Amino acid sequence: MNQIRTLYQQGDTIIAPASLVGGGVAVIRASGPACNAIVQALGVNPHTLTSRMATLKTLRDNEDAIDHVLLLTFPSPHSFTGEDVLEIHTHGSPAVVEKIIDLAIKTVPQVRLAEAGEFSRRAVSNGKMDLTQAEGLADLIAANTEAQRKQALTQMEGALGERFENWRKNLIHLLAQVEAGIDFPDEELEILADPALTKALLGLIEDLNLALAERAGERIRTGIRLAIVGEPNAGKSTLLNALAQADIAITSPIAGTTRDIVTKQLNIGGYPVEIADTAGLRDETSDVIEAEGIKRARKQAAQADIIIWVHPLHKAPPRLLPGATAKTLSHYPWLTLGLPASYPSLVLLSKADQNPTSNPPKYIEIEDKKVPTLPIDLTDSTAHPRLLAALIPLLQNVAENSQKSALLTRARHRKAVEETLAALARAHVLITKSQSNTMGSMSELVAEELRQAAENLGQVTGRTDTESVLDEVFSTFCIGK
Ligand SMILES: Nc1nc2c(ncn2[C@@H]2O[C@H](COP(=O)(O)OP(=O)(O)OP(=O)(O)O)[C@@H](O)[C@H]2O)c(=O)[nH]1
Ligand SMILES: [Mg+2]
Repeated sequence: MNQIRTLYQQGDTIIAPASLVGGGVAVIRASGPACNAIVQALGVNPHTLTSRMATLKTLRDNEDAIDHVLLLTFPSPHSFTGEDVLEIHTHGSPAVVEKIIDLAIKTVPQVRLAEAGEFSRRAVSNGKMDLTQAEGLADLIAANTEAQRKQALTQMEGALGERFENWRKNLIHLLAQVEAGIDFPDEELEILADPALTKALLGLIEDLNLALAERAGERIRTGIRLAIVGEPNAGKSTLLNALAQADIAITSPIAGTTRDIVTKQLNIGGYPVEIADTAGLRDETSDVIEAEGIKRARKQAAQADIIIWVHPLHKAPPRLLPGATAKTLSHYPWLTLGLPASYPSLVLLSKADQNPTSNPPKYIEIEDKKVPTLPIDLTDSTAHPRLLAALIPLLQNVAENSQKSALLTRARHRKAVEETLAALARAHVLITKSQSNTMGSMSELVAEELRQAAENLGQVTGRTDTESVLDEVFSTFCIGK
């Protein structure tokens, strides 16, 4: 708290609109030592306010009334930033907001306009939240869908930070053991040879690898990538338009209509989805632009979380219809599309209206995978709800663990885990070498790698105080007894 006081004494006071222009009410927020001075400058005696209670006041520029507002004060350290915070709830007019902010800056020394993210930055500096929580807050403010809101809230509440902090504590525990070997050279080899040490190290490596394998967190944050692929003229762009319920992509009976990737962000059942309509896939084209489109389509499919394959029902080989065996089904022309490493999650059998008598297969077997089908007339108004019903389980599948655990949500988190894993792998090699006892003392080198790993993890939350954690660990540690 003393530390917060010191910071608070020294800093500038920042002020900025906290709400977007255009609502009935606008909120201005200030943070720093001059909050009371701002209240005074606006013609109100700060002593007439009660902390954390809204008080109705008339703000004035000398004798001129500016607006009737609610004033709220949050004295340090019990505020969002840890500093004194002032909130002014005005009527939502840009003129009022501008007037108040101008007057505060003009009248009170050391008051200035806040920079982007500066309130959250101060909250992190003053230990009110860690970096992952600040990111969670930013994501919550930007959340467009229910899945994004839930994930951001979990992160803002500290679940991801806690996950990183646990990994870091485990790591520092290992570091403490290895450092003990440096302090007690007689026992060094014994310590490094302890199977419990290697087991703990490998356990941590496994945990981190599992976390890297979960892609749902980043997908929920930025959008699940869904690619629509198929032969030319299959109905891909019609599908995009049906999903978006808008005329986004050009459709025509001419094969090869779409060349560029056409994308659209949609909220489907609470999940953020980036849908990409692509050029029809065929090998024989002399058109260089179409060929480039096909190349891009294949790349898009390779990066997608979900692939929807659109194939006209009437183009299904007759032997696929009733009585088809798994063997004949496996020859369905997916394999001719040139997407060797990708599989569709759903086959939309389009133009079902043009083949009303057929009895389409429930699934199509591609190599050893059974892919469900949906026969559909994409031009019919009932297509939209049927498409949503088919897509939502696929999205749920991608987002599966996002509600269960605190997932990595940004490339920054992923990079830190990758770098941690690299350092841990080096530490493991060193430990193994020391066990064969050919190189003499290894503890210093192992300790250095573990320290590096702990630092990488600490950067994610902003906590890199290895020494204080080591002190804590050593205080309960018995070595050399
Ligand atoms: N009757 C019927 N017509 C459809 C259906 N789906 C698409 N069409 C028509 O088929 C034609 C081709 O549709 P598009 O959506 O342009 O096909 P595409 O797969 O995007 O074609 P390319 O961009 O050339 O690869 C258009 O005239 C659509 O109106 C459907 O389910 N039923
Ligand atoms: Mg198209």
